[in-house]
Amino acid sequence: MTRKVITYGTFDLFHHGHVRLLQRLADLGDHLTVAVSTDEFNAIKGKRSSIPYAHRAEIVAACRYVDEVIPEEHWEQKRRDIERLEIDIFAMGDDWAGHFDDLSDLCEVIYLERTKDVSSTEIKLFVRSA
Ligand code: C2G
Repeated sequence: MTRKVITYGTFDLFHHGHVRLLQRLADLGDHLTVAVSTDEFNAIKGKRSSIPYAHRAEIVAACRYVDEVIPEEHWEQKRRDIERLEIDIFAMGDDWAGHFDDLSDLCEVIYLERTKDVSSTEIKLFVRSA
């Protein structure tokens, strides 16, 4: 029985924090789907990524731990994705701890520790100051 995992995120300026999350997610099951936030959805989140959606999706899809990439366009799509893709585990970094517990009637909800001292924002600030 295939254990399917899903996660959601912007994945801007792909870094080792993202890699370590995806690696741990891949270890939780047999198949990992990553829903990458579109540029339009990032505007709704109040985020502007440095890298456009098409390239962020391409980079995440190239990661050895990822089996499938889909677009994340709305906050509400998670329930539909979990049912449509027959997901067993929904997981995010723990900066989102508690935010998605409402999904626990559909699947396991897991929050994994964020990797310290790295973020897309910190990378942007460092590059600007270089
Ligand atoms: N992450 C991590 N360690 C870091 C940075 C990020 O584990 N140092 C994790 C985050 O916790 C998240 C994932 O990597 O689970 C993607 O991070 P972001 O691209 O910042 O995602 P975010 O903008 O929070 O979007 O519907 C959910 C949202 O789309 C999440």
